[in-house]
Amino acid sequence: MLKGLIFDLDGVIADTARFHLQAWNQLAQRLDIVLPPEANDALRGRSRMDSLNLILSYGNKVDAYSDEEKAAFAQSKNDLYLQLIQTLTPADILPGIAQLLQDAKALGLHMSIASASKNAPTILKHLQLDTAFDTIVDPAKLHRGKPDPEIFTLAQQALNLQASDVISFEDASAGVQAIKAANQFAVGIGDAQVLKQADYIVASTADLQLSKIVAAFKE
Ligand code: B16
Ligand code: MG
Repeated sequence: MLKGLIFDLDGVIADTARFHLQAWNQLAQRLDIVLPPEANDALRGRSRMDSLNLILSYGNKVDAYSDEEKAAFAQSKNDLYLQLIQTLTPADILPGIAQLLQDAKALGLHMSIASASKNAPTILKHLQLDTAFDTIVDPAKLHRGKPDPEIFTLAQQALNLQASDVISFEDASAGVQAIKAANQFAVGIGDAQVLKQADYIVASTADLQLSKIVAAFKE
């Protein structure tokens, strides 16, 4: 029986994926690495260090730098990212999300954030959504990033629910893979080809309607 909803943040609650991409692009340019078009999806949902290693792999430079240098690269990307997210306001909540959260509250559903981002609490504050969720998984406690199911399983456990009680929302293929590996119902938001493993797919958050999603979940 449906009792809870679990949300990814970047690309689902707000379009911060563009800020991540902008900050990574700036670092890639500094390192003379050209990001291929597939980086746009591949970087979504990956932890900061996994993202850095993926970028270095595009330039065949994974082994070119020490751990200290890599930590400094990740730090400088995050410094720029932090500047970019300062501009966020409640107007940046993606279309359809405020209504979805309101409808879920009215149904008494419990809600959690399963974001790989260490900046999630800051972003939620800027969006004035910091009290909208029952729990936020702390990504610092994760052993493995998406596509591993750990973050979605932890979110479900924090709500005291079973996998069959929840619907999880993702914009990244790594995230949809993680939800399915956690045996949860996956709503994919974005390109149907990229997110084909999801149980229910919409092109944009504006197309999310809780009644339709619940009907698909019950099928
Ligand atoms: P940070 P999500 C993910 O958030 C982003 O999609 C991904 O691009 C980013 O690298 C990751 O968070 C880590 O973020 O550097 O802010 O800790 O999509 O899981 O909400
Ligand atoms: Mg995301």
